[in-house]
Amino acid sequence: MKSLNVGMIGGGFMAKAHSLAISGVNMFFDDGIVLNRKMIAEVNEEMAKDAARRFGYEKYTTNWRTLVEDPDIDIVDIVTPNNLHMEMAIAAANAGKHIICEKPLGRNSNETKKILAAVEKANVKNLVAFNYRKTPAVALAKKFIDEGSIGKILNFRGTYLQDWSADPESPLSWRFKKDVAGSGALGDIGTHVIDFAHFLVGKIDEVMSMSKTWIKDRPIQTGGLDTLGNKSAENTERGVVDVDDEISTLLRFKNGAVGSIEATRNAWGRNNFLTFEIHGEKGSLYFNYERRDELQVFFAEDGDDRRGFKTVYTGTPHPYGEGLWPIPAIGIGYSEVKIIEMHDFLQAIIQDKECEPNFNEGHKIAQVSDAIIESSKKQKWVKTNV
Ligand code: NAI
Ligand code: SOE
Repeated sequence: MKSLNVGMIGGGFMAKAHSLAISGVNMFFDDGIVLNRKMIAEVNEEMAKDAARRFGYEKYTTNWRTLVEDPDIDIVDIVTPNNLHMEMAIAAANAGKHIICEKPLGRNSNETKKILAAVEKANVKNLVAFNYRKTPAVALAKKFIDEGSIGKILNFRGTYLQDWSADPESPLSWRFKKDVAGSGALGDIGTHVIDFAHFLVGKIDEVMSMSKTWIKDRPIQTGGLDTLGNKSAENTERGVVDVDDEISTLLRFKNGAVGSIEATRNAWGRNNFLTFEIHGEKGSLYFNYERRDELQVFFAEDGDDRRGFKTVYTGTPHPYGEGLWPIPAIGIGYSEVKIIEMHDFLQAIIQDKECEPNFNEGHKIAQVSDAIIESSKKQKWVKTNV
């Protein structure tokens, strides 16, 4: 059986998710490629050693360039804060490695354009981790749309609402610093909704947006790893938040559909409230990641006497069902979504085809994000140029 060696850069939240997927993908999908967790990079000896032990890597380094340049490494998996994606991805492409990079691909479209040029020149497989589109219920929505079950799409309403940083005392981590994150709620969570919009409806042509920074300073977090809202007595000094907490945007799609996106991390009571509702000429679809086994569907042809949404629980007859659990509603989790993402990445290598979504799509999402920022400043409709 073919085997490939993975080098992971970063040892935080996403290193855990990606390492689980690397170790679990063959148990679900039996792709015929063994993935070896070869090397992991972190910022210092203690963190690198600890990450290697916890996530099961043979070796560790405190210099990510050592990992990228190692001839034994076939796949570079980038799970560091956003400001590092460009340098790492370009170095990995220049070294001829296949690349998985966490979202957003870069801090803005100037960066993503350079990353895209590097992978196109190197002709390596490239996947940007907008993983939520891999949820079977989302893939099922795409299938229904492609089959014409809801007809021509009129409207897309997408939200990503969280509350982990709604408390002004929750720490100022890298996610609240423009020089590291690029943007706030927009890049961190709004981009997942842009990905849904592009995946399910089509390219966004124009945006009209508002953005807000409600909490203007927070206690500075010590250490590079984001504790995602968890407070510490150590954090006393306050620092300025220079990114958005919230964005709302109207959309015009190239195919004539219209819609909206809301993203905020200040929505008390909402945890990972990533939703879409899509209205077509012949029906509607609704998805909420907090209930990710379910797709709510309404087909107009069902007749007046049975009008109302019904719930489809995803299982074996649905996308990716052949590899997942044999009974619907046993439960799709975040780990399964990441395993599906890894399976698709391996299939792109095996079949020598493009990954979905690839860096080209990651670049387009950055172009839409840039247009949202520009529109918020100018208070005008702005073209995305995608
Ligand atoms: P985190 O803060 O938990 O971990 C980042 C790690 O990178 C830290 O341990 C830090 O020490 C390490 N790091 C920083 N500089 C480094 C360097 N030069 N070399 C090696 N390691 C370095 O961050 P998290 O949540 O894992 O986020 C990482 C990326 O994943 C971000 O781009 C984020 O937007 C994305 N993300 C995506 C998610 C998704 O659902 N697709 C979920 C969460 C994060
Ligand atoms: C924090 O908002 C975060 O971890 C994002 O960075 C991820 O992209 C999202 O999927 C979950 O929330």
